[in-house]
Amino acid sequence: MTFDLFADLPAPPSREPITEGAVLLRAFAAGEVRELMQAIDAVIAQAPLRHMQTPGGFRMSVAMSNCGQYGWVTDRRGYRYQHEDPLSGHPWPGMPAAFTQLAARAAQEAGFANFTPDACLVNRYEPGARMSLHQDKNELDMAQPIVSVSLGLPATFMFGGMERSERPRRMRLESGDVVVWGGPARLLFHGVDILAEGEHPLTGRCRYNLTFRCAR
Ligand code: MD3
Ligand code: FE
Repeated sequence: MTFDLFADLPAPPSREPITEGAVLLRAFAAGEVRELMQAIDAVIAQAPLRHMQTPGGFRMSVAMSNCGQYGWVTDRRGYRYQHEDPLSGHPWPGMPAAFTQLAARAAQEAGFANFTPDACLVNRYEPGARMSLHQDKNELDMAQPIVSVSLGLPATFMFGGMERSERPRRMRLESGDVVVWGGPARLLFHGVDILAEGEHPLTGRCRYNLTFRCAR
């Protein structure tokens, strides 16, 4: 009988190139998950998570909210960024300082100086939820990267090429992982596979993803 003394040690932070323009900062936010979850709770107390409708009339399985100057929304009229939460008619909650700082540090680490996002989309996946392959192209300046932070249950992230038909690669994203997508990777098709059942000590039966964007 041997004891695995390392079984419960967290993975150390590491930097892995994914494809040209994209870098995975493994465990970059691992020490901040509890604090980030508290900030998410404050945001969604003001702007509740909701299942938005696609322009085609489907209910998204991912529940969403936003903070920052602009929020990403979808309904029968289309996809867009807007200054107000359509549920309340009020501006989205401000971006917590911990979010802004984390996003800027991650972007810096990936070679993007002075990243100042004006939008943060909060995605919540429960087991069974998924996001089908899409491009993020509602932002004005494609020279600005997108920073993505994963929290809670692990997910299989998929990313393909510049055409939807290209067979996607799969990658496991865990709590605290941060990915920066810029340059030639900025418009790649990507999505998230069906979330598996599980329980996470800090998020419960959920995965959260924060995506930081420059909308305008
Ligand atoms: C690759 N969210 O909200 S984040 C989204 O995990 C979205 O919730 C996923 O895709 C999630 O739009 C994936 C990773 C991500 C974000 C933006 C990208 C990957 C990207 C933009 C270009 C290429
Ligand atoms: Fe996306």
